[in-house]
Amino acid sequence: MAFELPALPFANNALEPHFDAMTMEIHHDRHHNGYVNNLNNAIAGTDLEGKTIEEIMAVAGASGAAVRNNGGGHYNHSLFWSILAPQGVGGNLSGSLKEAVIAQFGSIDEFKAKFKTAAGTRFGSGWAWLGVKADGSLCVCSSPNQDNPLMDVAECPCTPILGLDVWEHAYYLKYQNKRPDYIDAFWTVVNWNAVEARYAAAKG
Ligand code: MN3
Repeated sequence: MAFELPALPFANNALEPHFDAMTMEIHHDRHHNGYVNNLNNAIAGTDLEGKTIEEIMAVAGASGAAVRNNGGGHYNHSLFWSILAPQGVGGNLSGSLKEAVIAQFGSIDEFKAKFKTAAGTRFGSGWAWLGVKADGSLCVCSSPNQDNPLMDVAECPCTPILGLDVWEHAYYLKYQNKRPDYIDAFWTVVNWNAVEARYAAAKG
């Protein structure tokens, strides 16, 4: 069973004015679709065919650049769409995740500042993450290219529950070189209900 491009859970223009419709269309229909097609081509006829994307992430570093880059691209973008929602729709950071964020980072603002630093200082293309480590604690980190914290080669191994794409294709049409403005805008379109569900699942 080949991997398939998941539909966006909202219209291309639903995140306006923060994420513009043209960027969402190109990002989903062309970039993510390309990762899916290239991943399917890379695993066709190999031992990886039929494995879940999480299983593939666990061996991504040992499976060659095509699997690592396109498998990561498929996993990362699938997560990204799932934790976005139109402004006012996704709820606020609350419940046990809010308590854990405050306990670990001091405050929500300090968490967001740390995340912004991770996203802003990732040189070139990559992703910023909030994840749950094996001991149940939270971590904020970034990864290069289409790597992610599930990979065997991860610098910060954890289960990602929130991710931000900081490739220029994610923001350049609207924000040009102003990545910090894009990071600030991200918080207005986070689906915290989805992030909290991922947190609960990761905690087990
Ligand atoms: Mn992208």
